[in-house]
Amino acid sequence: MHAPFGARSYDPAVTNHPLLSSRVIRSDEVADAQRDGVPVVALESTVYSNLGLPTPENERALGECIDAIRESGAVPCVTAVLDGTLRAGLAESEYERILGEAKKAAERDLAVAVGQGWAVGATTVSASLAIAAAAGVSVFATGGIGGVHRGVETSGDISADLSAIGRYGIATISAGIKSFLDLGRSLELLETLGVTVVGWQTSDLPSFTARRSGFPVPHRVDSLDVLTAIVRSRLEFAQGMLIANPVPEEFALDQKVHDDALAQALVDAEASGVTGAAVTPFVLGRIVDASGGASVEANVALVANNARLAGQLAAQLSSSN
Ligand code: PSU
Ligand code: MN
Repeated sequence: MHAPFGARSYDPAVTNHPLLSSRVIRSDEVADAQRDGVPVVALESTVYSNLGLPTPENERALGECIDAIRESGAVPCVTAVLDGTLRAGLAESEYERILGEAKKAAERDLAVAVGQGWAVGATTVSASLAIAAAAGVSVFATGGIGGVHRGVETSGDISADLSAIGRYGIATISAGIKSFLDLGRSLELLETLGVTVVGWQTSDLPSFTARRSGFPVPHRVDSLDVLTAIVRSRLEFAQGMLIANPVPEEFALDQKVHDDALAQALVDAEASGVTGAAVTPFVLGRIVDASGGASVEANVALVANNARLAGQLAAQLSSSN
């Protein structure tokens, strides 16, 4: 097997998921890239489906992410469930399948998606990490990760993203944690789970469509060389980490627009009685509506910005091997 991280290489497919790894189907492009030592970046699929972004901005977001990864010399590896198969990397003709309505697939749902033969399962961060680990991909980009929900005391709602980031030896790049969550508790849980968290060129934890949250990140990193060294250390021990990358300044959502839209979205979520896996898509959708669509532009920009940094990191990891 190709050993991208030097003599201490490990095989996450074997370490983490002996069964899953034999089931994950890599695209020809991803398999060729791994054979030839070309860097690969995994992308989730929930954010590009209508669970994450409306049409047609979802297609633009996916296109921008793929372009950003290719520009850095890496190969994109979109994860998804298609016709009951776990996929790491899609063919060009398959992208449209994840761009519409899809069933949300978190890590725990993958076995069911396979068993029931789901036509299109949009993989969340946790499911995407499981598939990426099985496929031997070590760098992953998303929009904003899930976390501990506000009101967790009564709902108990904590995204499976957090524990998956802790369990898989993959570097996750996100625009921090989604702003409608409890950021303080999410950071505490990441600490408990032993997840290394760094802010990319920021000392303040980004909160999705905003560059700041008021919560300090445990560590700030400003250079790609240092980031690469930290990631390599984590990967050598098959441990995950979170790289929090703020939305580009020019696309950050106006604070007042955000705060008003969020307040409205949270009221609507409470009133609708929505629970479980439906909460995040519901709140995201209400923020889109309540901000008059302004949050969509920020969301597209931040996910593409994360894909760009992921591409640069993956390229640097394989070049300074
Ligand atoms: N980032 C975005 N939009 C999204 C998501 C992330 O910009 O829709 C998705 C990811 O797939 C993440 C999921 O894993 O939201 C979190 O869902 P939950 O809170 O139910 O775990
Ligand atoms: Mn949840």
